[in-house]
Amino acid sequence: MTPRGKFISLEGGEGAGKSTLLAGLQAHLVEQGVDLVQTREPGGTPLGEAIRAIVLDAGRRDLSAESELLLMFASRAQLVRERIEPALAAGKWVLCDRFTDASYAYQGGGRGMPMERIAELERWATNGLTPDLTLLLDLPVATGRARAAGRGEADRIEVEADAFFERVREVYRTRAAADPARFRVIDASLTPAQVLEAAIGATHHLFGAVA
Ligand code: T5A
Repeated sequence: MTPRGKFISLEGGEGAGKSTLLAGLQAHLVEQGVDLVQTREPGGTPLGEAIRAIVLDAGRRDLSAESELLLMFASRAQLVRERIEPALAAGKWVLCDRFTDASYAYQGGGRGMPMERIAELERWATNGLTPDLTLLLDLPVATGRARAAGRGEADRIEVEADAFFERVREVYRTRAAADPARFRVIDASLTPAQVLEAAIGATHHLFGAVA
């Protein structure tokens, strides 16, 4: 029987360096012989990418916090069924740019949606699927926003105030502290090479478990 693959998620605030890390980490894992599926949230499927276009559209002012939360989970439910679960079942590893922790941080922390409601959605929409490893790129809000600002127009979430992103960061850090077996917190103010090195180090135990 094919052993189930490993599921790694990347999390962090705006401009924390997830995309930068993703490229290096993907190359490393493939070099190690991992059959890897890379994906992202919201998005990762045709339906999810359509949802992403809606939730990040800076011109869409009519979206309520409740609708935003449900759309994040609609994208996630589709991604889990269409790509993540089949890949893991086939022994592939999945590297996902954000997963359910982002809903706790952004919709729970940022928007103030009740955490227990998010937990209910998690159980229902993902069957409680949890990453084997979550790399949290932690960075002061001002540093991340300054990095992200270099990229052009802000999306619908990036236009939020600093206080929103402080709450996002706080929820991420609280969740990481509560589940140290799953989370590895990486100081994202280090150089990209140092961040990659820390991330690679954090994946070692997953290989041990494959045998
Ligand atoms: N969202 C998502 C929710 O609200 N709820 C949810 O449930 C989910 C899943 C998605 C948005 O949706 C929200 C969260 C987000 O607002 P996204 O595609 O994940 O958005 O994009 P962002 O979080 O906006 O990610 P960014 O593209 O802003 O940041 P990254 O990918 O973390 O950063 P990156 O790698 O592009 O780097 C930004 C800049 O910094 C430089 C890079 O060169 C780049 O210029 N940089 C560094 N500079 C110095 N030192 C380093 N170590 C650096 N690493 C990168």
